[in-house]
Amino acid sequence: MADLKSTFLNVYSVLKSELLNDAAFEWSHDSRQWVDRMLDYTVPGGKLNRGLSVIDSYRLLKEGHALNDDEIFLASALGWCIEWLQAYFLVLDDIMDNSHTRRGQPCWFRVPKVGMIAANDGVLLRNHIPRILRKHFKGKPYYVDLLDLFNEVEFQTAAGQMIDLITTLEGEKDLSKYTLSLHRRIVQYKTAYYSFYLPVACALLMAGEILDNHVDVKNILVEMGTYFQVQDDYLDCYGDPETIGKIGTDIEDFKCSWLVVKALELSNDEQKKVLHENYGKPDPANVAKVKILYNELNLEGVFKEYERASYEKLVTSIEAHSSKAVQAVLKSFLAKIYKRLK
Ligand code: DMA
Ligand code: MG
Ligand code: MG
Ligand code: MG
Repeated sequence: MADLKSTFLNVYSVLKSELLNDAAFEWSHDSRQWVDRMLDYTVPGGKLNRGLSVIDSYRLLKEGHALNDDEIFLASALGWCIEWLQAYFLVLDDIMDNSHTRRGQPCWFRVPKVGMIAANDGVLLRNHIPRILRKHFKGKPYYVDLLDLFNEVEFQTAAGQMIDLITTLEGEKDLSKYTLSLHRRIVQYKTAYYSFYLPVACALLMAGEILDNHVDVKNILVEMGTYFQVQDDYLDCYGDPETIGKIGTDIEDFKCSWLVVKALELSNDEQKKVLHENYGKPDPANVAKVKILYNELNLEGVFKEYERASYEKLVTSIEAHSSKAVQAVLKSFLAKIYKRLK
């Protein structure tokens, strides 16, 4: 396993060096150095779950056949395309969410001399994906499907980010809009498709499958992605910043987080008043009041129960799937996130 990760990281170096020598641009020393540093800062420092899952899933779909070096390289390259997509969304997400740290270091836009150049860096990261795909997949029978997949998932993610952001608009802040169904819609689009469906869909395409034949797999992965983002919302408040590598901002940002939705469901009139008066304000005193209320309502316990029930439901739907290989792919993914602390 440690070996797979180092192989995967080697592929990162290869892809980076190709991008830094992309013949479509006349590179100078400064421009190359900027992109080199930007990539190292924003792309490889996460958990790499999404990227590694492509290789994992492809291996499981191949049921026992040992992968050759070429297959490992290609699955890794697709995994990196997802990590690049994630880096692009996170660089911009941190600007929009006014976040402070990411992966245990200042957000890229907070690095001295970066600032709003980070917005264009996000655009560059996004443009690296079709450059990588073109270089390594252009001759493959599934090339067009791959481009189509990345385009569609990117669109869904951006649309999810849009609905995440417009609920927090100044002047339109309205906690009464925050329901479980709005929350589900936001997280399904902003997180589930790119984090869960995309890695498995990449592996399916590489294995020669037609994605339209796997709608049931997609539905289970979207469900898993929803559970994953509920964990992210929970960790935003209850996670250890040292462990999760970021400092939560959901309460300050008036986010439609799973926690505030549950709090609204469980609050009496007096408690609702506390939420209305304190949610979405930058002052730490307001944030502290919200957190005290969350504790009064035992949201940690409510989350633990949600986690248990979601896991059970997911295992049941996975075990109902007709293919053992697909079951293995889904179970391996679920095992990586169940009860995660980061
Ligand atoms: C992030 O949602 C979604 C995308 C597409 C980056 P978020 O703002 O809750 O993520 P984080 O907690 O990592 O900032
Ligand atoms: Mg964020
Ligand atoms: Mg966000
Ligand atoms: Mg979050």
